[in-house]
Amino acid sequence: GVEASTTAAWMERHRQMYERATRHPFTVSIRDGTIDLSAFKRWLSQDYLFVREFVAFVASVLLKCCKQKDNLDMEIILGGIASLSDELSWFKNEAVKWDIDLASVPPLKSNLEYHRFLGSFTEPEISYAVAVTTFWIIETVYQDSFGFCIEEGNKTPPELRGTCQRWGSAEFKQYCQSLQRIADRSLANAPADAVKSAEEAFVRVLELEIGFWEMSASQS
Ligand code: HMH
Repeated sequence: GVEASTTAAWMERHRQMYERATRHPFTVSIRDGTIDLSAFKRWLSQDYLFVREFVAFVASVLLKCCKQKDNLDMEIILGGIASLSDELSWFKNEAVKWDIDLASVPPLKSNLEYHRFLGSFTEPEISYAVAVTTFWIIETVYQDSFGFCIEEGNKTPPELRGTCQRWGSAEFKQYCQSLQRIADRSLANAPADAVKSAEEAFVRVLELEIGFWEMSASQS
């Protein structure tokens, strides 16, 4: 379309918080090679638990999508669920490499807080526009954070490149851009109160992502 992107305007309006989420000292330390490997292992363990909850969240986005009159976005979201199936296998594989027993990892406080937020989207009152916008920003924070770790000039340790590639690849970036187009189109057709809720959810995701990096950087 020719209409201005609502999501791009929010990224500008909340630029400081967006930067805090996507250039966090934790991911910047991956890029500059100073990452503490025990912190990395904590992130990996906690993110596995996150992704399990995220599957249920994306399923709730898919369900809202299917209830739309015009559900052309269905394939993109379904593809997202399929990639999460791969991602869970990837985590299990990484855990073996890093000698982590995933079955014995308890979720930490910031992770539980994020789970609660994701769980709230199963409510039918939450509109598709709000849910799909939330989905887009959650994926985008990882795309931008890990993309930075493989950009020119990085000193990312070789054993962490695969992780950065997973979310930093050109393919994942295109997927995020598809989600952004879907979010913008849904927001353009949404009532003002839904647009307001979507912006609040956008900011909340940035806060939760910052909390997640903090939790990974130092046990809390
Ligand atoms: C905490 N945010 C967190 N984990 C993830 N795996 C993503 C976003 C992207 O999938």
